[in-house]
Amino acid sequence: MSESTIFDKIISKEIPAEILYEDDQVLAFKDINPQAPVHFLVIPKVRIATANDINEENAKTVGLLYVTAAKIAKQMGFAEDGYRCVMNCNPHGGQTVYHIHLHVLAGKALGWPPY
Ligand code: IU
Repeated sequence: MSESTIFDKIISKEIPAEILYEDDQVLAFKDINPQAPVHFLVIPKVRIATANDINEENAKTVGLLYVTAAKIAKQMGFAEDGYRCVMNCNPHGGQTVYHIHLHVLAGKALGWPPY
């Protein structure tokens, strides 16, 4: 597994993204291949490779991903209708970028289960 991912280049603005929110700890940007009418990713600026790497030390940072998702949901006006937050882990979870990211999907009633 490489040490950095394309998300580092999005964080450093080396490659463009449609940024919805940014502070010193997290970045939210539109997914390049949306799977719902609203689909964006919330990532920590510090790289945590997979959900398996979440621990007591970085738990606060990871919590901020959800805080940010809720903040944007309210700002964009879909908080009441609802949305889905998903973090894929490793191949069986469908993870392709090894820098954790919270998918936030909204804009319609989403199907369940997701397979
Ligand atoms: P996954 O959970 O690791 O499979 O999600 C990776 C997501 O990153 C996926 O939805 C891609 O469309 C998205 N993405 C992106 O938004 N911009 C990029 O430059 C790349 C992937 I590479």
